[in-house]
Amino acid sequence: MAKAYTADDIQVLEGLDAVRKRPGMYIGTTSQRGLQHLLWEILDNAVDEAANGHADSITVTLHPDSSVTVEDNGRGIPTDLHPELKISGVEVVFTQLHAGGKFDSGAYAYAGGLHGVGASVVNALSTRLEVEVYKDGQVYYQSYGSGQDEKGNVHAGRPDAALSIVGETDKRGTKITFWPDPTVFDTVEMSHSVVRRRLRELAFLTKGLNITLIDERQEQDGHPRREDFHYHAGITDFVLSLNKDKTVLNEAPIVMEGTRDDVIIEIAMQYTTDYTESIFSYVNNIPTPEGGTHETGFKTALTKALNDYARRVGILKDKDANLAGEDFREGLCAVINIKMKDAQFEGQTKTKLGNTEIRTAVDALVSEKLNEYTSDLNNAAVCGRIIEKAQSAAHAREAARKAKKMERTKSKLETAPLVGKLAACTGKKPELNELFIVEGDSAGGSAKQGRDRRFQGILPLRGKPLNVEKKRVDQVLQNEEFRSLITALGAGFDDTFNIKNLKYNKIILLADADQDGGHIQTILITFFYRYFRELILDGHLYIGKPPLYRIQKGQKVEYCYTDRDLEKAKKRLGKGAKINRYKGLGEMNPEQLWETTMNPETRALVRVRIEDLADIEEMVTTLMGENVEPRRQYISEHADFNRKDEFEVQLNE
Ligand code: 0RA
Repeated sequence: MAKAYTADDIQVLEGLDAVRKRPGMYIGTTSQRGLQHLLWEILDNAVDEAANGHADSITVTLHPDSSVTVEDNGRGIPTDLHPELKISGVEVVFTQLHAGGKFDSGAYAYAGGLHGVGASVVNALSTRLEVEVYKDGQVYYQSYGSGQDEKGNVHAGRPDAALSIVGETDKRGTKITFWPDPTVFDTVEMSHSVVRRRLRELAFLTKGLNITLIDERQEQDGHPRREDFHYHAGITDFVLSLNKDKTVLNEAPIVMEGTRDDVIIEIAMQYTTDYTESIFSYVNNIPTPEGGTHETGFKTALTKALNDYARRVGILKDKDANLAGEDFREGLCAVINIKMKDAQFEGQTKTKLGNTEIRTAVDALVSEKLNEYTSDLNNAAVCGRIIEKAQSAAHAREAARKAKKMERTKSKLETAPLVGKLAACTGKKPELNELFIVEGDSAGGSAKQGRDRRFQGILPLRGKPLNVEKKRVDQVLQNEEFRSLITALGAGFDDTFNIKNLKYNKIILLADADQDGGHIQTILITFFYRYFRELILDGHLYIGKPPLYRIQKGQKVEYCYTDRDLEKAKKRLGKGAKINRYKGLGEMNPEQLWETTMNPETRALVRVRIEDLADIEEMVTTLMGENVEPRRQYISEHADFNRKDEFEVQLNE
């Protein structure tokens, strides 16, 4: 990657005004997600610089005035003049669309595929942007703001002056600060938890990189809140962290690294005693929750290598059939990290890798490395445990099949009428329909009375649902609550699942805003995550937010959903306002429940996203797993996680 890069390399396409006319086309959305996207964009360049060995430190600072600074210690954006445009490389990068260098595959060998829209888009969507480049002992500086043309039209992102030298330094690198435009975005407040999650993920994916997050909006012991992310073992540390509260079969994750056909492949895996499979894959640092050719290549090679091993050592005899792929993935936790050129993303959410050549590349590497691993006698004990686990998975599967339990349960699921529980809606258009899954019979009763029956169905759940994390699929299917839920969804289960048959566009979890309610929500999210992941990926799962307070003064009544809401309402209504704190859904009568929580005009809904599967995984294992102490600790640390939208969810509506 020693190719020389000058301002010459940067292709010039169009101006920034187009971006402001149609921000959605460049960053997808102007919601908080779009806002975060600006930061991802700036971050990508710095991480690329680190991944290519030119930087080892990145600091992200969230300022109280909603601006964000990203500083790295890389080579610095090119400062020399572009021969045709006669402006500096820096100015080209921030003013010319598509001039990140990313579209010129010579410059950045492995640039991200999803956010690769360039720093100029960030500039276009900011009221102000400042850049400093530290290079060859000098500090270079340029700023951008709004300029007017001769007709008085305002154009954002125009340089205030040319790039100039403003001082001396012995630092190296680039520092960029931008102020997102509040007239473009619904909010200009970056979410601490979303930024933190992404920085941690990037640190895992880039071995050795130091990333620091400073949030000046929050104070901790008299200082701005600060956190460092540094993983010297990269994705191996990632796997260890995912499994930290689980019982493992191999203490040291199996690591497979190498380059095949210009594709850089890095995989770490570890088996646990769980029944579920957790594969987290990334392409050019972008999560691929829908999988794709890299995952397929990995799975194929894993199945073959482990079957070969089982035969080699005589665990499988000639007469025995091979073990199935899914048997070898029971309890498997793996992180797959691919760096490649020209990644093609497909699927519902464009998070599935499509390049066919990657399957063979990954298959080849994994086959070779696993054969090496299994041939090493030092690994015999681990290999034995893995095969034993797969055999037990196969037996369980076989037993279930023999008893025809699954088949029967499944057909029952599809045909059995629901007795009493579900109050279906009368409307027959799934795209308009909503299913509320409500904690408790009494709240369920209020919801049934308060709803708009034309498009809202109610399914009350009794008590705590079964914790699916500790059960195999046949036990889940024997559980009455889950059976009614699966039947209500109407889209089948497991291999008969077809999202096209889903009877409701929105599935809304409604639980009390207390610890118990949070636990119930987590169990239900886990259930969807394990068995209906597509439904979450496709954006159908929501959490309903009952208000926490009712505040009244005279005739004026307001409902508050957060403590901040309440503070604002108190100010608005002034002294003498009466405040009621809701403890549960059951305290509301049907009209109140409709008004505050169910009416699409006034309610607050949060969509459950799994952009970060690993994060859900962590929450799910911590809350649902076998070990009590980490769960107790997690709950006490995040006691109000179900209100703050911090972990599993991101505010959407
Ligand atoms: C291309 C070439 C050079 C540096 C960079 C890109 C670069 C871009 C960004 C954006 C944020 N941080 C960055 N760090 C580096 C090398 C130019 C040279 O060697 O003169």
